[in-house]
Amino acid sequence: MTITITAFERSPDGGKGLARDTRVRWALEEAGLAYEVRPVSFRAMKELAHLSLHPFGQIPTYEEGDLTLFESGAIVFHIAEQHAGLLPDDANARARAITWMFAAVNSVEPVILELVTIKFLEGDKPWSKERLPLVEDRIRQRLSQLSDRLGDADWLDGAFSAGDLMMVSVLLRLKPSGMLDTFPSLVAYVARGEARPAYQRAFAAQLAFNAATPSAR
Ligand code: GTB
Repeated sequence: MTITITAFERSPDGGKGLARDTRVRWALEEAGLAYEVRPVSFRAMKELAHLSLHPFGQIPTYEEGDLTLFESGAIVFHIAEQHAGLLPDDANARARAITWMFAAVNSVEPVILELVTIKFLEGDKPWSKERLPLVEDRIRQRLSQLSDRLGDADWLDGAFSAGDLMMVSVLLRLKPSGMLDTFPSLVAYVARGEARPAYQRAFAAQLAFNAATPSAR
């Protein structure tokens, strides 16, 4: 059955791989699944056709036969559940890997998004300069806790899993800020994720997709 995901027609990051279709592409590549990508403009995202796929008018979405999903974490989880390689067979290890997926989107991504919000949406507010150090402190606290837990390990819990895929994806969003750099073990962790052939293929695909002009597609 054909798998179709949606992505920004043109990502505002110009192909740096920071939009959330990249994590879905990465999971599909890890699972060895072919997929198609439907570009969506900012206007089309808020129109009824897309809202019927995604109630919040965002990307990514995932369609496979009569199944439609939204939320990148749920999409990656679905792929990981259906295909080998992203979740361990052992029930407890599997539950822990899923826990890391939730930790990525629930405990780490929100503090990182605050930085994006303050820099790009609230930068002109008189209080934003005062708020920034608080936001950065909360990020540093999470990074420090995560780095302590990772220790010298390659991945968060044994072999690479969907938990690492989600965590690395979330941490990548911080790369442009330089905030990761004071945590060498996390820098190395993210680099290990980026070095995976499946990530490389996903990154190259989103880059090529963003490089093509909408009219050329
Ligand atoms: N919780 C949802 C999920 O995980 O799937 C969040 C989905 C979401 O935020 N989608 C964003 C979107 O559609 C794109 S990924 N935004 C358009 C809108 O809300 O109208 C977030 C994103 C956007 C841009 C960059 N960038 O340019 O660097 C990076 C990430």
